Amino acid sequence: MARIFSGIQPTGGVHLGNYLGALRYWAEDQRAGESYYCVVDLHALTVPRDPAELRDETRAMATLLLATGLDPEACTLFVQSHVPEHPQLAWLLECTASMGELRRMTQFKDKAVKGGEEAARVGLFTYPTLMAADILLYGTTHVPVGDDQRQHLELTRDVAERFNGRYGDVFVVPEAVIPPAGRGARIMDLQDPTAKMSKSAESDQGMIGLFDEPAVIGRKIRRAVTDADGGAGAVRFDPDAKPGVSNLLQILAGATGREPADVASDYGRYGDLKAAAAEAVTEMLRPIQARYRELRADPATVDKVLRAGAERAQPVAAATLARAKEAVGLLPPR
Ligand code: ATP
Ligand code: LTN
Repeated sequence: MARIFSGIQPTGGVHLGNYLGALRYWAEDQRAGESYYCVVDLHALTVPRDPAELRDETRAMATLLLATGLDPEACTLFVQSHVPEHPQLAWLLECTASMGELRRMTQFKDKAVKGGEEAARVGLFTYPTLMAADILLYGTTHVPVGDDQRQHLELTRDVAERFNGRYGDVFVVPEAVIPPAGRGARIMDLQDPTAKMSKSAESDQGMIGLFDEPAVIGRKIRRAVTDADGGAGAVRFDPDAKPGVSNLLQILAGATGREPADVASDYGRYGDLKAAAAEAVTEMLRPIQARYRELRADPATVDKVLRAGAERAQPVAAATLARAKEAVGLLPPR
């Protein structure tokens, strides 16, 4: 049976890229096997965070995941720091991965340049080994993520194979499940369609937040950069030649469950495409926003779900950690 695991950081400003590239598939596939979804609060500490805000956003992220349709009866939803086996296994994996392979991670390179590598937290560097621990603890076979996490998944596989080779078969080697190109794998910034939509972008005008009001969604999409050919060009799905228009097609297709190339044939003008995309995104987000507001008013229910999730996850993680510790030669307490 498939074991599914994925994680998301508790950062406000969840956006349409996160939803169409990852979260939507979590809810859709939660019954495709035994599934685990984790709010990775320890990963959030790799960059400066206000403590009260982190606490609040961790619960808010869990609330949002429930609002997108995760069903606590069907999946295990929990907070990373509630299961202490995660950082414990991460240490064993830090002693398996090499400096060279971590240094090659583009996420580290991208994020470390911002404040200068000298000042970057060590945790930002070792981030992928904690992510590998998240995944490997659960005997995960499938990891649904956006295209930007492909490299971290490759590292997870390499580290798992190396560990198994050295110490015997302890870990299942997982596979990334990335949406096909054009189906949400990489939603681009509306203002700069050559960069991925990201919460760390300089301006939020290129990003549609999951909590944006209809008027804001309409405005951001209306102002989206189309292509150099102004308003006169054809509506056609061609990410290389027409990145802006193709991104809008991908968004509209994602929101309506169709193929971008197929959607393109319905529109002759950029303005009509934009209006349709804004409408479709608004309708897709409406029920999620309503359910989020309801659940946000009832934090006790969310906390209960998280407690039950950690209670289900922990024994699974503990069994894997015990096997890993024994394999490397740590003396069990007697
Ligand atoms: P940051 O802006 O700090 O890079 P992020 O927006 O990438 O963060 P994460 O919490 O790192 O958000 O990602 C959560 C999930 O959303 C991951 O599975 C990631 O692959 C996916 N994802 C993020 N951005 C996009 C995007 N633009 N298109 C498709 N999927 C995305
Ligand atoms: N690195 C991921 C978040 C993440 C994750 C995981 C994803 C942490 N642990 C385990 C899948 C599986 C990100 O930045 N999106």
